[in-house]
Amino acid sequence: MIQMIRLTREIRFTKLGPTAPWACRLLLLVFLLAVLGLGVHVLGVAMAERAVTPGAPADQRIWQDERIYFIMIDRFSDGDPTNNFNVMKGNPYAWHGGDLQGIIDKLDYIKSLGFTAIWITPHVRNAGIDYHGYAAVDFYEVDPHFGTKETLKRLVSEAHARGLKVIFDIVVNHTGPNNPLVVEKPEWFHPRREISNWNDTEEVRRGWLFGLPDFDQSNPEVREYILEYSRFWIEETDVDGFRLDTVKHVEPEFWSWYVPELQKIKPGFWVIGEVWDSSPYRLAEYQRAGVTALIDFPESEAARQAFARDGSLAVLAQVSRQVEMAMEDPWQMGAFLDNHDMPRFTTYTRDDPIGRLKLGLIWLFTQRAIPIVYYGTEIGMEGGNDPYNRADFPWGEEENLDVRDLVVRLNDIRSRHIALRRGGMEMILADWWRYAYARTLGEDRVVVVLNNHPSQPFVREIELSALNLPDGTVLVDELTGGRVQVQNGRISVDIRPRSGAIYVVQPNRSKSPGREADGQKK
Ligand SMILES: [Ca+2]
Ligand SMILES: [Ca+2]
Repeated sequence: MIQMIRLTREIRFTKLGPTAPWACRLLLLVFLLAVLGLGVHVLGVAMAERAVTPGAPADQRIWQDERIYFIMIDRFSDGDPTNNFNVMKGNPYAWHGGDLQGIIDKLDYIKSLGFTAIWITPHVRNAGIDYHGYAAVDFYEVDPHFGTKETLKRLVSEAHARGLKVIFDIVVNHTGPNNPLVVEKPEWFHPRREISNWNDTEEVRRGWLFGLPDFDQSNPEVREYILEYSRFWIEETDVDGFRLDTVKHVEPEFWSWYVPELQKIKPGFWVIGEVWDSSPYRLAEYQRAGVTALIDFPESEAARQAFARDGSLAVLAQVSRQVEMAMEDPWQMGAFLDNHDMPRFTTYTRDDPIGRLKLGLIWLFTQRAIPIVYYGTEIGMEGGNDPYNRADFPWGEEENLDVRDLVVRLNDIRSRHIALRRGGMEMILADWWRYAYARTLGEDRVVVVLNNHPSQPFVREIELSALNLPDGTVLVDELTGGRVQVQNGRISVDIRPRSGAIYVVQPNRSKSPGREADGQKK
């Protein structure tokens, strides 16, 4: 329900008006890219330096080193049939039996894909057929369909035993209509008034979202209540972070108070917020307010348009630059190709879904933000709008295993290259079909070249003068092993239609191997 209405607010990626003549828009875009390009190198170097946490031990992962696997509990894996109350697998709107034990059973699978963290949809008790977890009736109880508090604690400890971090999904904006609090504490809620004007910030923050009772966080009792149940789950389970739902529906002042309070409970506690908006500047408002990281809707939506729908990669590059300019910390972002609130990537395409998905994944694992992969995307699962994008994971009947193999390789490549996780992102070229960028940190330097054209190879010399590589320097593509050599500050690339290369600058023979820059424990 929530998702269908959200989808009517389709993202517009540029601020150019739809009525502007096409030629003018193109000229303006070229001009913007040229102007922005001037500052790219200097900015990239500055940001690369800023990206390294001073004093962090080399073997300690920071959050931007993570690669997150996102799970809808009810639809991923059924590990305990004794809790399958009211399960109707044939009904996409009903409970399907997935649970916390099922996730525990599949932690080794997630680990084998190369992910370092999991994010699970809300675990708290819901009512009726709210299998998704976003309409709580009891914030202190694990939903009995999912298991018990003990199962949840075991999930976290089993994940930690495998080096995986765990992120819970927390909703502080609203509760389910059947929560007894709605009757017992009416003063805890904003007056019932549906959000109708989505451009009115006050209404978006204080109105009721699709009939869901809206907490009034300006009431100190409400704040304490929210903090206390947050504290309860952190202290009970030792969870590592929260994904914060519906962040833009709550006053920024609340987040400025709440996030530091969480970090007092567990030092280093991480949050990543959902601000579903195409404007990096609106996202930036919430990062300034204290929400550590944000889901990168602007770039992720631009990537979906480009890779699934033949949209412009120049626009994706432009949005990436806007995010870098707007955000206080543009590394504290999470990018994705699809999620539980929109059609799956493969269904969003018109043709060649798997070829497009593979190129999209190469982008996802080489760009600046933390990659987030929705369960099943690694096997090219299909599905339209909610709830069809939430089908059961087809254990034992997985298809597109070549996509899964690619995800394993990309996770490995990102884990081995600190430049991909923490480095600057410097645009080298971007047009409608092609996008090349350098990711650099210290001696670790990676040049990514993407060719989104469906039929034409990309054969061209690419200027790498910003990297200042001596002639003769060799770059090797991590995906194919193909080698190119720098001549006159350039490399000649030949990229097949709808594919990409991840070129790693090889160290000069006189120097030590280049991967010593890797800060990740293997
Ligand atoms: Ca079950
Ligand atoms: Ca609200």
